[in-house]
Amino acid sequence: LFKGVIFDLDGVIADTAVVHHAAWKQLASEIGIPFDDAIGERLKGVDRRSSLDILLEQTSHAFSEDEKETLATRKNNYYRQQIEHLGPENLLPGARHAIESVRRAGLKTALASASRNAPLLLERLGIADLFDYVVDANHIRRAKPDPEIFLAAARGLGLAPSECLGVEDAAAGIASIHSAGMKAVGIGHAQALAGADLLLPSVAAFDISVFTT
Ligand code: B16
Ligand code: MG
Repeated sequence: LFKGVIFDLDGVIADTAVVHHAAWKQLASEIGIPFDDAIGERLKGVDRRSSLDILLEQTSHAFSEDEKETLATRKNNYYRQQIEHLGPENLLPGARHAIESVRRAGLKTALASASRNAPLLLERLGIADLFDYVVDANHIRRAKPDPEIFLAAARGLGLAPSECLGVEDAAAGIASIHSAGMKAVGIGHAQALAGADLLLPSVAAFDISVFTT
């Protein structure tokens, strides 16, 4: 039986997946690199530096490590400018209810986000107190699809991975959940999230009673 639910942040709880997408798109256009929705989908859930590497696959130009660092910082500045203005209205519909219903059902809740901006976002969205444990990219060494972040979240909750359910909007995140030995709920479209154990169109459709009865 499940005793905990581990939520992803961007694209599951917050409507920030589109903000990341726009920031990468802006950077790509400024440095003359093609960008389409398929590349945008591959960047979801992937940490900042690995996202940049995916973007740079589209060019034969060799960037130095310093230049890459500068580009990643530039993207982050675009992203930060946007999230400065976020508030509770930027929670995805049903997100607060989904997390609260998990807690009411007596399960623990954790957050597993690849974003170094996760602590700021939680504060802006007003939901920091809804999680028993938070793991963000500042606490781990290996990014999704590695299982490290979901394993750290389970450990933080004091639960075995098999007692936890992961909720993700990105292919890299579903892979991370499965490598951690957990069941995965995918939020979004079937093409991108074929591997999910259960697929839902949005977090509003998440019903914990399906997993506890
Ligand atoms: P940052 P999640 C991920 O967050 C995003 O999905 C991904 O697009 C982003 O590149 C990554 O965080 C790193 O974010 O640049 O803010 O550190 O979906 O795991 O909550
Ligand atoms: Mg996500």
